[in-house]
Amino acid sequence: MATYARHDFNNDIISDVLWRNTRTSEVGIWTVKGNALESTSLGLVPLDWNAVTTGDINGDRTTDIIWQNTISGQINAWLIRDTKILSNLEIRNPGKEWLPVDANWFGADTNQDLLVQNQTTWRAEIWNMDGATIIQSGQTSSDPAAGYRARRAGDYNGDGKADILWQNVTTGQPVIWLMDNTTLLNSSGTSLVNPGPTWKIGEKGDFNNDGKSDILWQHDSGRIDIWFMDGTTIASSSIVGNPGPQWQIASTGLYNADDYTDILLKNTQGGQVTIWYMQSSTVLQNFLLGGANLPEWQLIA
Ligand SMILES: [Ca+2]
Ligand SMILES: [Ca+2]
Ligand SMILES: [Ca+2]
Ligand SMILES: [Ca+2]
Repeated sequence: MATYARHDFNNDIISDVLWRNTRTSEVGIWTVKGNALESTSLGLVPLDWNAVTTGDINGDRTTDIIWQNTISGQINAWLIRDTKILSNLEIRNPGKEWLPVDANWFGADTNQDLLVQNQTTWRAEIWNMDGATIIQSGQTSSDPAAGYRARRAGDYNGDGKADILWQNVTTGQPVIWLMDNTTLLNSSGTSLVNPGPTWKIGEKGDFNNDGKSDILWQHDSGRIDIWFMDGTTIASSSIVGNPGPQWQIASTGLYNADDYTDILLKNTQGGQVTIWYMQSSTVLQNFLLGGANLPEWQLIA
């Protein structure tokens, strides 16, 4: 059984949904309880603060929220417990060109670490975290080529250490780096098929429950595909389905108690939200969340 679910704000190993009302600036959490949604407000947050990523930076198995001020660049953390803000702490101000991309276990301890990339120079750093304290920060041992944006920190070879998925912002070329903390062990180079810029990397997740992160893609037409990964190679790929271009992948997580990653989708026209309960590339159930259909609700994670 899984011992950690992404964006799990109450430590029940079921992923929750972090949302923001872009009209009122209220931020809150939906927990999925059977066929109902329970909503917990975390309060109002000025709109110059973005929730840029989530991860468990203090190792208590409850996901925390990383914020960045779009004007100053300041990065802060909300440590979360039982869907409430335990503490609101400053991390660092590296300048606003540095964006936190994702969180995962890069280092050897139980705290998830932050992958941060400079959007001007393309350089990337790993910040090894202990709560809101950076215990060590270092540049990756190689620099990505210009134009490669860090997209996700998954564990693509299943060694328990986070790796980096990059994508060329112009061509769409994906590249995987297998990592040992900040050290690049092995790069896919451009050996992965390039599906082209009309395919967007949707999210990460382990869809076939083999301990290796997979890549979820969505085409501009709405079609959703999964690449089942084995390190720097694609073990197999599958078409999941096409809900239409108005349905966009909002997140992924373990939204029920099996260990197969599921997909959260939002209808960008009507605002409806649905979960596709997955087993590998098969949609077992399409579960429309009642009461979650306001267009101004932005799903953050
Ligand atoms: Ca939960
Ligand atoms: Ca935590
Ligand atoms: Ca790895
Ligand atoms: Ca997998």
